[in-house]
Amino acid sequence: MKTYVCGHRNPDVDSVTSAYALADLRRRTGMADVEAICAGRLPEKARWIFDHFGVRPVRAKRDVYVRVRHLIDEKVPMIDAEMSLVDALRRLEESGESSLPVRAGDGRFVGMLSPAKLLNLFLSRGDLTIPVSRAPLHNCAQVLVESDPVHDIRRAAIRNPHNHFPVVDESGRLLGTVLKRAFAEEPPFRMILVDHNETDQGIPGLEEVPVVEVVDHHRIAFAATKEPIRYTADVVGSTCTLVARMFRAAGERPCRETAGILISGIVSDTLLFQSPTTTDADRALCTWLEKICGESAESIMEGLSSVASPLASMTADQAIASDAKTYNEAGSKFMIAQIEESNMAVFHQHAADLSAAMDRAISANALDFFALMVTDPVRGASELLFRGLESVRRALPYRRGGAGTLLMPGVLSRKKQLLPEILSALS
Ligand SMILES: [Mn+2]
Repeated sequence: MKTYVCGHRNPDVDSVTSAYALADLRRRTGMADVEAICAGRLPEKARWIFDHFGVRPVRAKRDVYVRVRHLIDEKVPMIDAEMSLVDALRRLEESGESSLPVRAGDGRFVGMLSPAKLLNLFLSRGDLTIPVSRAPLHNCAQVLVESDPVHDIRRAAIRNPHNHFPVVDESGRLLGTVLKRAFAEEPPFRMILVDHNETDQGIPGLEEVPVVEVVDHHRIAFAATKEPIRYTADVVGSTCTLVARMFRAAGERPCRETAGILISGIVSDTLLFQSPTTTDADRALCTWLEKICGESAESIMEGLSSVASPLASMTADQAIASDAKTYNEAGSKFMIAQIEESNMAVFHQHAADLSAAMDRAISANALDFFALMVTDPVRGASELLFRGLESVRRALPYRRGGAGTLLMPGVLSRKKQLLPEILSALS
């Protein structure tokens, strides 16, 4: 069964790189079919890292909803319309099914072949050498489209008197059969979460798929599980630090590329060990990885910093969404986004556009407020743009700066520094 390793939505570098490295480790430790994916658009910085180390980037995937195509039963054969009826009936008999889907010469679905429909034909003519295309077919089966999410059609399918559902693609080409019992089965894949554990922050569709492992360095708000799962959490600066530690604990030495990709996640999340979230473990494991990779953390950070900032390369709507997290706390729903930018003048130039985009996000998501934190890792400071609930903004302990922003000297961490201030402003 397939297992996806995936970080949070609006992924940052740590989410993508830790997914890549953990999939590598799980493959080495015997998991057969495991793939790292990225929840949505791959960040430019992550693309730079995969290019730099010459490996294929993780695949961007919009969601993990189970779709009709995932339930197709490969063992159920199809009937070609040009086949003779007698051969088709033999195939039906061998399959053990009560009906089989028939496809025309151009691949389109034309109907279901079932013995009941053929009884009259047989009694009146007794001739079964005619092609299937000239025999009466069942047309009353519910035809499913391969891209339909299963949760939309499960109830209707279970109530349907038929046990066989032909599946077609968007252009009507027959792809196979879904048996009714498949709707009651567990989803055909599993998830490993990295760099988050809250379903709300995960890839859409996550709520339908069993999670078998979590590796994370955030607060824990994970739902109760039915079965034991592997859960690795610690208070460290990046999820990549935890994955590096897991490589060591398993007696596995990452390859040069994976070591470099892990370093990238560590320096990106700890802002080259400047963030207050940094721990000795981040530094120690990074030193170990540098020896394997042959490239220093500083030079990787330099390469990462050369990638254009979201403010320069994206629209305001994209920029505020690129690393935004949604919170439901103390009766308020809000988002906090973070953007890295080493030139605050660029931020001030875009402040009006960003404010308008934040207002749009507030009404689109029914938020109480939206906070955008723009962080300069070089200077070790952030500035905050705030829209919405005025009482929260007034309660924040930050001085007003130019361009309508609040100054946050020494503040680098959304999770450890800004979020607690917002929570206390809310209470
Ligand atoms: Mn992280």
